[in-house]
Amino acid sequence: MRTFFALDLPAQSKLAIARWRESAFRSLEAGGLARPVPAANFHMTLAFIGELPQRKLEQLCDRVDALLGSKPCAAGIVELNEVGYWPRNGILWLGPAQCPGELQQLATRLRTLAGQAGGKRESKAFQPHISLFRRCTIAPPASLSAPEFAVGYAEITLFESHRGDQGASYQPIHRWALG
Ligand code: 2AM
Repeated sequence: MRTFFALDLPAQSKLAIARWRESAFRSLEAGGLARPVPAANFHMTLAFIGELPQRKLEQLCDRVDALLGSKPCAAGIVELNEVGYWPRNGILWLGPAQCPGELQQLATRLRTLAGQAGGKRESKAFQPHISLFRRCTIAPPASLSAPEFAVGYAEITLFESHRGDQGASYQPIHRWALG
């Protein structure tokens, strides 16, 4: 089972971001120069786990329970106000210019637990982001309007990722409330 920890986004934030994306990157969408991620799939990955057997995944969930019991993480707000582009994988993303320290710390701890459980060991620095477009093979134009979204987060979601003919879909399989 291919899984990851993420912040899910409230439905109204997904819609607002999708509306802004449509107007800010009209030429990309209209020109078919990149593949827009369905708004329903918007999320911010905290730690990618990858393929883990069910038993290991359950152990990992127990460790997340213990982590949040001993080192609680408060709910908060993240300001999404920066656009970035990774030419290597063709991802155009929206993220915070300044990541809240608590979120950064939470991602680091979840990545450590995921690695210890046998999941992916991440060496790259955590760059909080929401993928807006995939397969963007040209350097994207500057966005026509600056993004400014304040998105509240109050839980961590463990998602299972499925790849189908229509692209990826993400199924929430567990949630942890933040304090
Ligand atoms: P992305 O948004 O940058 O594509 C589910 O696949 C989530 O996990 C996506 O958000 C994706 O990030 C991330 N992801 C997929 N494969 C990954 C990998 N090999 N390493 C790190 N993150 C990955």
